[in-house]
Amino acid sequence: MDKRPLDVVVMSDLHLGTYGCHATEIVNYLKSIQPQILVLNGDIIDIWQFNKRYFPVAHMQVIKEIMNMLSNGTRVIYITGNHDESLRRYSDMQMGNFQLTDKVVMEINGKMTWIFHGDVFDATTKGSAKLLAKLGGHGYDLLILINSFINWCLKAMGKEKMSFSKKVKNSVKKAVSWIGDFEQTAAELAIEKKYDYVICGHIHQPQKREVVTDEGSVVYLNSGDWIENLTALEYKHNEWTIFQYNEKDFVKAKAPVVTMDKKLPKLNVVTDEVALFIHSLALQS
Ligand SMILES: [Mn+2]
Repeated sequence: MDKRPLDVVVMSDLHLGTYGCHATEIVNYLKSIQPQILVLNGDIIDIWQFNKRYFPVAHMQVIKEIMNMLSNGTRVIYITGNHDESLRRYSDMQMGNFQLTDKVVMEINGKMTWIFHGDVFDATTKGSAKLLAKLGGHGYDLLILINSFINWCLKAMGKEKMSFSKKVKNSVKKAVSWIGDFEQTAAELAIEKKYDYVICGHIHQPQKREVVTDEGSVVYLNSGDWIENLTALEYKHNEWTIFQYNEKDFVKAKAPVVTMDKKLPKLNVVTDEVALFIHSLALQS
């Protein structure tokens, strides 16, 4: 597959290290594009819910693909989100064409574009509220896990997939108004600051729409997520579009992703000094 040359790509909410993450699809997508600038707009590695035992090879391959892009000259801007907020203490670090930051303002072909994750708008990331949000997050993870099991069964029976969390979310009117509030808040703030575009992530709701108020207008964009929507924002020919991952377009690309979890030797912890003891090596000699 030929790589599609693009000016800017914005992705967010990959949530690497969680069960809901579609790492294989992310790898396929990254392999298919060649952007000059890649903006990772928060919640890339899910440090909140980080489970040392769960980081499959496919998730590592996402990082490898991003590294490949870096070594091929793509400028990568990693903007921190709430699930990777522990990286915020290193914000504004720059290393070659890699940059870590909390927000960024880019002038793209004369248009001022403001990019940040968006968790700054919710109060749930502080103190005990944060703990609740975390627990909620685990519940969400479990929901996704049960959902993928049921989908596996449905697929085996030749039936169509269903999305639990989409149903849960869509049925809750509160969530809908919360999304609306989020978009409105971001847009109003961007208008106040006289930006032409504002780009967020965080709410897992891909979007591109113009917001007009008495003060002016702005184009609000959201890159969505790679848990459910599998979307990214792409900028080319002076225009932003929402990319939607479609499995059919990537059938051929599936092969390169190797899963080797099962081939790993069984490891035993013996003492603090000897951390690894590999049975298979001892048997072979
Ligand atoms: Mn977030």
